[in-house]
Amino acid sequence: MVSNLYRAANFLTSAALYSQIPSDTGYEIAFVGRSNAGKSSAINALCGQTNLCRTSKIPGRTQLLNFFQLDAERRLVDLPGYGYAKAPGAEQQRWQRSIAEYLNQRNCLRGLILLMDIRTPLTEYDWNLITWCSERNLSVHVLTRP
Ligand SMILES: Nc1nc2c(ncn2[C@@H]2O[C@H](COP(=O)(O)OP(=O)(O)OP(=O)(O)O)[C@@H](O)[C@H]2O)c(=O)[nH]1
Ligand SMILES: [Mg+2]
Repeated sequence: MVSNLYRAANFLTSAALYSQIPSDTGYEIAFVGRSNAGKSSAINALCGQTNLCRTSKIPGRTQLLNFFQLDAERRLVDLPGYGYAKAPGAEQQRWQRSIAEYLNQRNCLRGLILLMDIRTPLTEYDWNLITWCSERNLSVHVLTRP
């Protein structure tokens, strides 16, 4: 059962660079994980919508920081993945830099949903994120896809 809050989620904006993202107010939860782990699909499922986030079977689909508004204060953020992606190296470096800046600087970030495929163990990068969350007192929820 999808609550009305999530059903009403709508696209706010996308940003290639950290400097382009919306103002740092309210509350955000960001979806993180390896490329192709199912981050964008999880937001769609959570919101009971099929085309809110763009998904693909090719790793590296999400290349921007995508913001979705739940209400005036609360947002979900679909981030690009890490690890193998079918995209040029320079592009991947650009989005990895944007993710790092987002995670390190975003005051309104309240927690992470970390996506993983049940067949692939958590990587070193995943564990680093979990440790990073605990050091900052941020909630992290690991979501596995079947
Ligand atoms: N079997 C299965 N497939 C899933 C599930 N969630 C997503 N997928 C598939 O996995 C592929 C990747 O899904 P995305 O949601 O685009 O993954 P992502 O983590 O956003 O990927 P990037 O944006 O490339 O980092 C798509 O083909 C989805 O249909 C799931 O729960 N089960
Ligand atoms: Mg995606």
